[in-house]
Amino acid sequence: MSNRLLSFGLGVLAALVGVAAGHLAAALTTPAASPVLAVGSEVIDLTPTPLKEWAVRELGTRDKPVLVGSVLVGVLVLAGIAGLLARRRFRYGAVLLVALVAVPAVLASSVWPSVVAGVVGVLALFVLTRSAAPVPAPGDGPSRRAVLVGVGSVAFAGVAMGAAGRWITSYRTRVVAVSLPAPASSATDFPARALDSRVPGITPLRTPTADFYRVDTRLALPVVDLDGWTLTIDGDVERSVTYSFDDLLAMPLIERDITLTCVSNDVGGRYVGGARWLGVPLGDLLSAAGIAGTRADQILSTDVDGMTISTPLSVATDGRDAMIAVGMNGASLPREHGFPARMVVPGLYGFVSACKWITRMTLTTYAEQGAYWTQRDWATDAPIKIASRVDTPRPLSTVSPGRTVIGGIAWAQHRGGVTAVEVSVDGGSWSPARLGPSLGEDYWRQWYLPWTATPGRHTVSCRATAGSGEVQTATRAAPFPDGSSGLQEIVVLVSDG
Ligand SMILES: Nc1nc2c(c(=O)[nH]1)N[C@H]1C(S)=C(S)[C@@H](COP(=O)(O)O)O[C@H]1N2
Ligand SMILES: [Mo]
Repeated sequence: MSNRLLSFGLGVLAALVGVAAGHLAAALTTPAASPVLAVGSEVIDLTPTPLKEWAVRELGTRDKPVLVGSVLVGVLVLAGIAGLLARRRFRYGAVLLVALVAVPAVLASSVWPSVVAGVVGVLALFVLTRSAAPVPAPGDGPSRRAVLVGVGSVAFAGVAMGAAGRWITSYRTRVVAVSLPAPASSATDFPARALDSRVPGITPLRTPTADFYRVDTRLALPVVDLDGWTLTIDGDVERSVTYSFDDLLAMPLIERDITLTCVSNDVGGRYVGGARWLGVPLGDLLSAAGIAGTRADQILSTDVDGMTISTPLSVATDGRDAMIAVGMNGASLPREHGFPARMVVPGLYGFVSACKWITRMTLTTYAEQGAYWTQRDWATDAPIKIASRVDTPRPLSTVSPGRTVIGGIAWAQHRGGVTAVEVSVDGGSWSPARLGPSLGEDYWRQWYLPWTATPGRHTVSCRATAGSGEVQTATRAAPFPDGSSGLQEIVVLVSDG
């Protein structure tokens, strides 16, 4: 190995050890303050909307690992350069390493993990550079043994710290079982016979919690201590009120089946899910604070890390089942979906309603205060558009000729729900599909249509009609700024036999 390459490698190793130490320090204090995550989160916040949309679309849930990976690669290349510098003059390399961790130190909510990363990184670089320094006596090059011992012990320390950090984080973020009271107002009975059992490949009527889509700007999930958590309502209200988790559970709870949808969902996309939510009606909380004379036109929700989501006040108080949810599908909220509490508003895309890890609702005006996405030019009022999706057959799949079934899901939350779905094969006339059970206007509906498939290539599309009378539009729109529209058209290949 050339000396240059060796020095580069030593710089990379020193940085990795520093990052591991920072991760461990963060695990013990604030997990989200881990240096790499802090830089990654800032990149997410600074990423222009079109690029972010592209990442969500093309990378899906892999967008986060890809981002963290890129940040890490960038840091390691610079660290390698620090290693090269340190070979000439240790000071220069050390300064570059410190500059590298100064960035997350400024960005993270807590500087300590970055300070630890910097100190340990420079220390490791020192030990490694020393071990690789030429020995005066026998030859010119570094002693092989010294390098091996140096690299080995530093790498071991790094792995140990990284593993400890991981273990501590997963221990601190383990699921806590919270028992929830029964609702004062129950959801309608869940049908025993949904279409799930009869139409293979169709979306289940209720999304299992583990399969529920997740969209947020977080790289590390917040660790919320239930005893310390509160929900405050303030701003332009008669009196500020603060609730503990137990306070919320002591209030009359409602249980509702509501379909959540992300504004970033493309036509035919998967950022939509149906679940049974348990929570306190938003109206009860707002009237406890007193909003009769308020000038506010928005609820500005803030999560435990200061991320904000705005919701039109008029929509939240028009009688729909808007709530601060504490339960999902019969259990407390999982951390991914907002533990201990989140907002759920039927009929609004998640980015203007579904604040997870909520801790504050401030009554204010759009003129006075902007929220995370509205500051990035997304719409302020964004009702979910009517949509339908083909689940089976899968796009571009090959099916056998003869009797088969086209099936899928459709939603028209707070527009009267789905009252009809029609299917068109090869651009022909629209045939009405059969609908699965209705669970209310805020919930999606399964549908299917028997189809006799003939050999060759076919296109299949679907469209939904809402109880309000509106028909899903064929006009195409991209997700930005207020949700995608258009009809999905899939291609199916039918074999010769
Ligand atoms: N605190 C917080 N809440 C958030 C978000 C977020 O980034 N941070 N994302 C919102 C968006 S865009 C959507 S679509 C929903 C998704 O909720 P889910 O991840 O539980 O499906 O959460 C909303 N609530
Ligand atoms: Mo979203």
